[in-house]
Amino acid sequence: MSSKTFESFSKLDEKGSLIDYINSTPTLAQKAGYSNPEELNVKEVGDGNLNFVYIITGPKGSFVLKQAVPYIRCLGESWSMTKERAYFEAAILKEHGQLCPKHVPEVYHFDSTMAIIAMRYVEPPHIILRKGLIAGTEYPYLAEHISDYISKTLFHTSLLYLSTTEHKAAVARFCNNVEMCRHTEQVIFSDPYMISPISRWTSPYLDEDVKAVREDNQLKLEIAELKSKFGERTQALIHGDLHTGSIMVTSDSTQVIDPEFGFYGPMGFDIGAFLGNLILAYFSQDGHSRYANEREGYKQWILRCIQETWNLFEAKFIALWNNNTEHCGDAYLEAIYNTPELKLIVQQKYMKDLFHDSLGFGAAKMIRRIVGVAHVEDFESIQDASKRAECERRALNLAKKIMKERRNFDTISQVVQAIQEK
Ligand code: ADP
Ligand code: SR1
Ligand code: MG
Repeated sequence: MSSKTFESFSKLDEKGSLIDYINSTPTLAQKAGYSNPEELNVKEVGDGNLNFVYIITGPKGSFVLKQAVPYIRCLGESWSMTKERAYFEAAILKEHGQLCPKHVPEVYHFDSTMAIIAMRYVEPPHIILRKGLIAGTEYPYLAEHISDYISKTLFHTSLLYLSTTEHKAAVARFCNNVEMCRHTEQVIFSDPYMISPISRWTSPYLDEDVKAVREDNQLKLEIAELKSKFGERTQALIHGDLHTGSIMVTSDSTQVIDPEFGFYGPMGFDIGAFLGNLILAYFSQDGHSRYANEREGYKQWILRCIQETWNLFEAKFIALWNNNTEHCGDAYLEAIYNTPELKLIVQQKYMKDLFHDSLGFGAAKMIRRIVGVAHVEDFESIQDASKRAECERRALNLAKKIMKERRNFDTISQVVQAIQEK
């Protein structure tokens, strides 16, 4: 077999160098377990926006090989983007995987020169959650699983659990994911609120709505506050792109992939990403109905999932906080917060602020998917443009309301009610 070496970066090609790469990487060659490269099956499945993803299958097993290229795939080679993102993705998969192994695929191999990660193949019948939501499939454990993932990963990487020394070291380790953060700032917190050559929307139907966003000073004040929190708050090691396209599901399994945008940021950014994308899925349902009210029951399930996710997350996060007395972080010292009453007040304030952050970030994520550069399949797959625009407008108006009035919401059921009223 060939034992070609890969000492500098080159983009793998499906037929040639990819096979050479596997041949020269014992961990991967053993995983596939072949004696002749002809026994390997390679399939490129990258339906994501940035990278190339291959499923490799051999006689003994399968794995996924993901390669970052020095640009954003969906925008073309002229749109440069550091391939160092692969390092952060691998590091976060490992870190989050330790904290929540049930919901994060195992990393088998990482190569920083080639920007390659090999990981568990999240096998069929797993599909991308967004596709399941478009198809109208219910996932009975989704809220349970995602609340598990976000509560464990966010709590254990925060100052509620870590000492200042541990937390600062971790912040430093991930703070170099600069280009990804800069990209997020641009596409979520800037472009939708200004004239940007890369933004698009369902035109001409939403032309006035887009103009209204750009002229809405109250909205601009709110997005500035969220942008500052995104850039300045090192609260926990967040996934950074936790939309429904970064989650693979079956009826009883949930796997979180693709944390290449991760860094120490505000917890609400992850929670909001998930909830905001479920709300987008909700508003897209009428566009997928073949007859009136066909998806009514399904819409109710999405709303229950939104409600359960937050409520379960809150309960699990508080339980972790209360039960981790052995490893108490430096945020709230026992010597100061020393009565049950005071602890309760502190926790209530923390969760209320986190709830409002999650709503703000969730709304920002909804707005960017309607008037920004990267749209979501939930809406894009609605062929009739006027019907699509109608769904998008309802989602946009709800997002604007939530972003502006988020501090007036006390409970997730009030949010659900606001969704239903749109
Ligand atoms: P990108 O970073 O380009 O967004 P993703 O990580 O989202 O790429 O992956 C693109 C697609 O590849 C996913 O939508 C999914 O279909 C597939 N995929 C990625 N990782 C895995 C995995 N570990 N197991 C199975 N399929 C995967
Ligand atoms: C061109 S923007 C691509 C987007 O896809 C990823 O999922 C991120 O959300 C990014 O902003
Ligand atoms: Mg992706």
